[in-house]
Amino acid sequence: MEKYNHEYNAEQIQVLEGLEAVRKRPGMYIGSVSSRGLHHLVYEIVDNCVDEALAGYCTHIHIIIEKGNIISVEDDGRGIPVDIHPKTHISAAETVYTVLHAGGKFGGDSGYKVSGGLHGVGASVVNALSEWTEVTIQRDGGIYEMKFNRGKTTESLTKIGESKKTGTKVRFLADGTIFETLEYDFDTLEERFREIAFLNKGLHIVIEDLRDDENIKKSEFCFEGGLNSFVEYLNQNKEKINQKPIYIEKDGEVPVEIAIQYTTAYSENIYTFVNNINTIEGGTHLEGFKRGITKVFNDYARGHNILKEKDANLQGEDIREGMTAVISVKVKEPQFEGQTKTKLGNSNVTGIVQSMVVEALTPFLEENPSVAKAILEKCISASRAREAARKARELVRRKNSLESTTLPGKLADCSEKDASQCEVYIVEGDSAGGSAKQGRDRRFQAILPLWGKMLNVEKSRADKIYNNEKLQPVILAVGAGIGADFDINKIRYGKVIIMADADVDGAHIRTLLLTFFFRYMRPLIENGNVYLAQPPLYKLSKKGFKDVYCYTDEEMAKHLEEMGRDNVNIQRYKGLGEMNPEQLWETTMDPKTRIMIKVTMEDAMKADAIFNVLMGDEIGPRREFIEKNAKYVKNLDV
Ligand code: 28F
Repeated sequence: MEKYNHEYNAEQIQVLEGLEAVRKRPGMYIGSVSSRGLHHLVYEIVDNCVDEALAGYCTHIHIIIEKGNIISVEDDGRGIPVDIHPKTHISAAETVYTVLHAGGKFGGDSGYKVSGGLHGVGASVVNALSEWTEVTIQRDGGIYEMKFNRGKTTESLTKIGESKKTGTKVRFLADGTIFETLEYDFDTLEERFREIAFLNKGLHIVIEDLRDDENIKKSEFCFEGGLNSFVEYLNQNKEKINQKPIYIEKDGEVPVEIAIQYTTAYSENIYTFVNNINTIEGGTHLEGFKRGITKVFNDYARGHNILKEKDANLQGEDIREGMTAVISVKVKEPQFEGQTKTKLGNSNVTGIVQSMVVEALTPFLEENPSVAKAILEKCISASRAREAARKARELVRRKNSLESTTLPGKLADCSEKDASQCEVYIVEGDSAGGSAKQGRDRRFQAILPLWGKMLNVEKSRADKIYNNEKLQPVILAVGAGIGADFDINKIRYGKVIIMADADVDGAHIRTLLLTFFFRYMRPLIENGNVYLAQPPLYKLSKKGFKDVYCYTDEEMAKHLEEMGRDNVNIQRYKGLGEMNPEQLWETTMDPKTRIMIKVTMEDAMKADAIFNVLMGDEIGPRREFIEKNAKYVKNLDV
């Protein structure tokens, strides 16, 4: 057996210090140590497989959640090189797993991870944050193995056999002393891998969950249609205008791939990716796309006399109404900006995408006149609706010059005048609203009870939303308008808190409101002003013990254990209405003791996706989603 032992030189010591830094401040490298950070470990490893696929050598990736939350990831790429690294005197493979990569989140000029060509980034971080890691490499006719404990090598790379195959396999157990939870969520991983498969056409990805013998799960993804399959998936429950997605691509300095399909809905759904990373906040690629399509459709409409000389140009929003699109670009040194570092900043990308769209879409429309006509009809009717809405709004404004100071009748406002100190609880139903009004601290907490049937946001244009009886109080209470008129500086409350029951109906109203905020008050979410209140699920009481409120089943199990199980009275709260005002204050509204979840853009996007299916035309997926929704209540952090 050959064995490559390492010498402890200065570089080696630096290595250990590097991984120690990762263990000391894990959040700096993977965002958080919550469930979300845990899932990030898997993505880091799978990213390395995807890089090998992008390099043209890997076609299959196999991910397994083994019993005990051990993760196994295997690819059929070339295998990480096993030769001795000239600088560190240890194998290249061990270097990849023990040296904090210079291209990592905080290294280099780019200031952020570069995927698509930089192998091994992130592997050392996963290693540092795992109780143990084992890596098996097939390459150069042999099978090699190496092992680690909390980032420290316990077995250097060793040849353990012969093999004609090539590839890399990694197994690891995340460190339970670092992460809040080690429990992986299959659906979350599955969703991400489906996305990766869409973005890399032809790549096979298999994910299996073997944790529960009774409930073994397996999903396989491979999409020959790539982005076309992606938009078809996103539009699966919608009525389409162009049956086949429009697909345009261009290789070059910045490879660009775009798929577009119009639906009869009124919303716009544009998903953008840079190096397979979802750029939730958009950026220069999105900007280029918007400019490109606006120019192409206006030019076409003028050229074909659909817009007459006297007509004004179509606006971007008219052209994007009902559009579902996925944009994927590969950028060598991406600059990520924005609150969540998911906004592409590279300014040269705007022009590249814009001209690519103009060059590719112009001939497409000329060659497919019936598609062009159907889309433009939709754009024209959107622009008419926009004009009508503007006129209606102006009329309302003139009629009621006090509009901005008129507050909804059911709002119980607070006395504090400094908006940043104020909170508004949006509460479904009058009875819960009543308890909240009595239980609140009226100095800084306002209560807005909602009533009436909720509007289908997806199928309504902005003018209808303005007049909807259920949403109007929300718009007035927040006080900053909606859509293009929304002005974050005018918000009347620093915290907008959705308080709903911890059941399926509660999840429903939460989804509706989040979708509404996402679509019509997006800066409110981007700015971190939206929260979800977390009411308790149970109250435990027993003679000689203080009452305890439990917010999860796990918490209840823990407290039951502590209280000795016998003679414990368990009260299950089915709704907020079951709590008296004092209890509601104590458990859900008192800033000193309450638990609240700050809504992220990702949460809102997820709500939006769920909402689309909830409001779709087919019953099947709707039921499935409502069932999943029940879980979504608990799983917002993932
Ligand atoms: C289950 C996780 O990590 N797969 C990987 C490769 C392939 C190469 C590589 C990786 C070279 C010098 C760093 C092979 N042959 N799966 C994986 N597959 N890393 S990670 O190279 C690493 C760099 O140091 C590879 C030729 N070039 C690259």
